[in-house]
Amino acid sequence: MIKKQTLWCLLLLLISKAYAFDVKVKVLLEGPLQGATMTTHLVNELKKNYANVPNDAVDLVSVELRTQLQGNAIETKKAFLLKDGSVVDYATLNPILHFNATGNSYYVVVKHRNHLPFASKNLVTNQATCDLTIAQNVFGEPKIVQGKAVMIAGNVHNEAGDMYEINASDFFKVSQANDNHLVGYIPEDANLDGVVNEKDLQIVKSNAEKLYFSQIQ
Ligand SMILES: [Ca+2]
Ligand SMILES: [Ca+2]
Repeated sequence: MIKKQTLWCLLLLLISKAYAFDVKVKVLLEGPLQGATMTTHLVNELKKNYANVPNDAVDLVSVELRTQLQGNAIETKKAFLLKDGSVVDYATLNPILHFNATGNSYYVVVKHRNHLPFASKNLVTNQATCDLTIAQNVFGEPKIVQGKAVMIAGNVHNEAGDMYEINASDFFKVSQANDNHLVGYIPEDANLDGVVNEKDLQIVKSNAEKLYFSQIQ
């Protein structure tokens, strides 16, 4: 005979399953990528503003669920990106991102403050892993570094008109920051190492020359 308590637990489990969308996300940023993992130079900067920052955090990202790739987000979550590309909830540090959305499949979009956005090519089902380091899983033609798809670095200038493009305006901003020897948690730091220098100029110059842009906004 099943106890009443057990039945309640089962019922609650069913309800929570019906009204949640869980997904694991993996993604790499071009800027801090070195070899197979990303650097974590901004951990102390992150710790100034957030509690619970994992020691292997690269930066914050936001993860969106969408019913249409070109549509608006129906729900967005803030998350820490870790050096191995995994993404954890910024409050709970859970690697399973737990959305309230009730559908069974969504497009997953990842945004970062100075890289171009990434989106899943296909709908991702509930409780799946969305691995955006695999080119075939990414919408469009992603940039590939050492066999892995990467979000493109250097979108430091985000004003109407060129928000989702890396161009001369982005390069100009980095040049100015380099001239002024800016340091800290700033958009011009394309490789996320806490300083603006020749390395950032090189990354943004190269990407601006190719005029990389994102079809996902
Ligand atoms: Ca831009
Ligand atoms: Ca830098």
